[in-house]
Amino acid sequence: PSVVPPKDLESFQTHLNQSTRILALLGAGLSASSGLPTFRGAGGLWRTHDATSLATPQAFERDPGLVWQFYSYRRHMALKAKPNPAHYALAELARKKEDFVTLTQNVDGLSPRALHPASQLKLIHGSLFDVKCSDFFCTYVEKDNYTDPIVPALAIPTDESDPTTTSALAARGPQPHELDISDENVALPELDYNHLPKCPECKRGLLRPGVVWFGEQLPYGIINDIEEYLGKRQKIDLIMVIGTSAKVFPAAGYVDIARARGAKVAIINMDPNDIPAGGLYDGDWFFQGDAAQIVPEILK
Ligand code: BJW
Repeated sequence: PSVVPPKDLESFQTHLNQSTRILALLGAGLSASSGLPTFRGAGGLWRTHDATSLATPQAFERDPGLVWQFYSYRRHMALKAKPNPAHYALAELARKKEDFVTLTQNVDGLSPRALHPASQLKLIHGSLFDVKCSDFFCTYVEKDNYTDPIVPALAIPTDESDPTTTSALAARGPQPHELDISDENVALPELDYNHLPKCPECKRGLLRPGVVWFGEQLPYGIINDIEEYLGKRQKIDLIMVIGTSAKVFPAAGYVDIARARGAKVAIINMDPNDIPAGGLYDGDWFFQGDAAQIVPEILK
């Protein structure tokens, strides 16, 4: 059964069909129904830590073992997760409309795995599967590292005596004995420099996940591409804001810029309060519900 009011669906699809320059801004809510937690609200806690408090260079400096345990767990979960119908529907739209560009804040690799055309997909916060050297003077970067665990010390602990799986893992199908280390009651070893992955180039720095932490600049080439696409003389027809609280900059600011270039805004979110700071205008759309269900329906 449809979850979208027919009148809204009709006006949105009429506009979509007439649109050529289209943007999508994606956030964690897109991958929620693939079983991956969001950052804010329910599920935003990892053990006792606010997920966003682990996504900083300061946290990595203070406790690289804890930060690696968090990211190694997320690499593991993302590898087990599957793209959902919304990832596929966006990839399909990209094949139909060559001037459609997707800016994803997600680092989980699900859009690439849904075969979203790479030239139309900007991974603005990097990827869990890129790793780079954390040493300021070293430029080592490795793309597409899917080794899980990346070093033996980061293997998910197992409990041989307990064949039942715990909450988060159970949702992804049976994984005998694997413990859910996002639960603070599951013991985790303390890891330090010696246990963690080292840079093969400088042989000194720790490797770190190739994601963009708070206070860090987004990848330079990507910012350039986006600024070019959003250039002053460019018209934008539509921006779809999907499964993001739109609170993190510069990503959130792209909504206002697109609007200033003439774009209508379509928001797809579970939470009716999560509208971008600029608010909703006449003629915009708010589709409330699970992105995995709504996105394929409105892009049909
Ligand atoms: C569903 C659903 C379902 C659930 N269906 N919906 C201007 C003003 C103020 C501050 C700043 C500013 N400019 C820059 C800053 C500082 C900072 C910032 O923005 N702070 C804010 C908190 C205010 N920004 C930065 O530091 C950025 N860097 C920068 O600006 O550099 C400048 C610079 C220049 C020169 C030199 C040096 C620096 C970098 C930001 C990087 C953010 N990184 C993270 C971590 C990435 C790695 C990782 O994954 O661990 O990115 S933080 C985290 O937030 C992650 C996400 O991509 C990002 C956005 O979160 P998202 O995706 O929106 O998730 P949630 O949980 O917030 O929302 C989920 C939504 O889904 C909710 O709305 C739900 O309702 C919904 N939902 N289930 C549909 N089934």
